Amino acid sequence: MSQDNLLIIAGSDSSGGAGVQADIKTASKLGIYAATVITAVTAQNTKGAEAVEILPAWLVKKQLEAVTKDIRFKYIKIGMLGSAKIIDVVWEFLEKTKTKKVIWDPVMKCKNDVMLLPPEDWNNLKLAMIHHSVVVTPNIKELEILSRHNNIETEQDLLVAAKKINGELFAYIYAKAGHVPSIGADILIDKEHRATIYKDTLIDSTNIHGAGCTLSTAIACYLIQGKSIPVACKKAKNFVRKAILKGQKIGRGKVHPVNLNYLP
Ligand code: PXL
Repeated sequence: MSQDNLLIIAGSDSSGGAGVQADIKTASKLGIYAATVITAVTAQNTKGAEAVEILPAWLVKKQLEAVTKDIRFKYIKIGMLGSAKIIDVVWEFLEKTKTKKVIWDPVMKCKNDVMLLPPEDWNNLKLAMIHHSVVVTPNIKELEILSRHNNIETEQDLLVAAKKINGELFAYIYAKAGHVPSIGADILIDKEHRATIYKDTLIDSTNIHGAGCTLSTAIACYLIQGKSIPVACKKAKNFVRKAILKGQKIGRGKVHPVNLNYLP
């Protein structure tokens, strides 16, 4: 019986570019079996989001119970949770099972500012993450919210904000700012507040939809394969970079998905 499985707790993106669709494609490409607990269904295409419906918490709980009483998981990737009630269900599960092997993408808003978690629930999300994750992967907006740092504009701001929440959450923080021209780097802060800076040339691409979901799932997959956290993060970053560079125009809109189907 395989125990090297990944559990994905996330929302569906009908365009196939982000959310649970990006997570499954990433896991498959990296050779990892993935099961899914769906939290929400979004109606989206490459032009934007048209509707979001959050699933009832009892159904999320039922999915969690059904898969975890049967299948063994080495890591869990958490993405969009969508409501305080679902955050509670996930928190209770993590407490009960004492699971710490979680890569947590604190999804709040997507790039086009569509709300994926209401602002009144942002603090609940932060509280739920404390002591419950190995790596947390905020983008700049999410890092600003979690650290209460209003304007992250420089590498120094990024370091200060990431170090602040890494002390509060007791997890590694992988802050995504490689696409921000004034920063141009992602950083990883370990539990002793030491920083690793991943600098790379900026990519001018519209194939960025799903990049965050792909990154956190790729980190989980590389950890399942036995890599250390810094190596898993570096490999995941390179994996996303390649998926952006291999991007194709999928629809008639302006923002297109990263490509997880390219042949090596
Ligand atoms: O990239 C964040 C994200 C997560 N989950 C779902 C999404 C998005 C962004 O669009 O649609 C379902």
